[in-house]
Amino acid sequence: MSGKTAMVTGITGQDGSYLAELLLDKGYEVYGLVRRVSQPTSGRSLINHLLTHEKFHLVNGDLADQNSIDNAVAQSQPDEFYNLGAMSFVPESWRSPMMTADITGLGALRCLEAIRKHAPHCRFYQAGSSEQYGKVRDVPQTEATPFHPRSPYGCAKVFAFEITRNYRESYDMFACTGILFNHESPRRGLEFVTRKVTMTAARIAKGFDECLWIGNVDAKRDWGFAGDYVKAMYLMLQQDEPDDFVVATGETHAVSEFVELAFEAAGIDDWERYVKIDQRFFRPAEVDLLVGDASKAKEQLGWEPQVSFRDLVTMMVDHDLELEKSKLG
Ligand code: NAP
Ligand code: G4F
Repeated sequence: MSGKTAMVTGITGQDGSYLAELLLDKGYEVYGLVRRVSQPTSGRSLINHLLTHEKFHLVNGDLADQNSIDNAVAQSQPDEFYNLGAMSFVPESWRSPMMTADITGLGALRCLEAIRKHAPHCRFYQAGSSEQYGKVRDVPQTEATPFHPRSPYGCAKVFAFEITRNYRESYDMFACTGILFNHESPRRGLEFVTRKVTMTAARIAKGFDECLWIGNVDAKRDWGFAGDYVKAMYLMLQQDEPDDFVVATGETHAVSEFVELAFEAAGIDDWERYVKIDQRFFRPAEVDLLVGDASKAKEQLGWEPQVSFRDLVTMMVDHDLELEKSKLG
């Protein structure tokens, strides 16, 4: 057992919940940073099962507020800090660009400052994104591919990446960014395209919905399983030297392929009959093609994805079919 302490921002999200499980399994004391809400029992469903674990603790804090992060770090004295908190939904970043820059961009700087001042020994992981590549300059994308973000979200993640590298070089901090490509699971938020599709396919199969309203089905993404990707985050902080790594499957698929497979998994043959294009889901600037080359992660971290694209889609559809079935009584 490790005897180490970790702090995780974004603990209530998809990745935070998987990472907390991984770290608790390894014997870590885990402190999750949560925003104060008036009804704490709702909206934390992904970590409810961890609340009674003796090594799991919640601490109030907000990535917009330096004091709260300072206090959380000073009090818990983590050995490792995983900054997974963000405004993570790309379309929202055009509606709320300032808030996105503040939370997703400056939030990383606030974490680094808290560590520099209160726990300089602490290792730092920043949740970077393939959205940093945006209008891609190389195919596939590697750690050497230049950034060209296409959304305020992507711009905020580029700032977070650069400030993490700068603190590593300026203050000799053990600070890394994982440039993670899209990763999904049954815990994925409902507004992201994969979960929206698997949930709607399940609802159509059970007779609760009639069609799927969707945007650009030609966009291509490199989709992996979130449970695999949190292992790469952990491995990055166990290395001798801090570094940045691409984490991806190396395969790309169009949104339309995801839809086809999801409907097939839900037992619906003529999927095109149920899909309707809605201009409201198109973006002011699209990221057309993402596919990552994770060779460096494979060689240096010994990391490889375990779940295939087909198995990922099936896992999500099976989960959503069960959920919808339980509503039938
Ligand atoms: P997610 O499910 O949307 O979770 C986001 C988390 O951030 C939630 O716990 C949320 O807390 C928290 N948060 C939002 N605003 C905050 C604030 N002001 N202060 C503190 N916490 C705040 O995201 P995810 O899919 O797990 O992704 C984790 C991280 O990886 C994010 O930084 C995301 O941008 C990045 N990323 C994700 C992917 C992917 O494909 N999933 C790929 C690359 C990078 P509340 O519950 O209070 O809202
Ligand atoms: O599922 P998405 O919303 O994910 P997106 O924009 O790729 O961002 C996710 O992955 C990033 C890593 O690359 C993360 F950094 C980020 O935090 C987030 O987790 O959209 C995927 C694609 C886009 O091209 C979008 O235009 O699906 C297309 N799409 C088509 N119809 C749709 C829809 N996306 C959404 N959300 N909803 C639709 O109806």
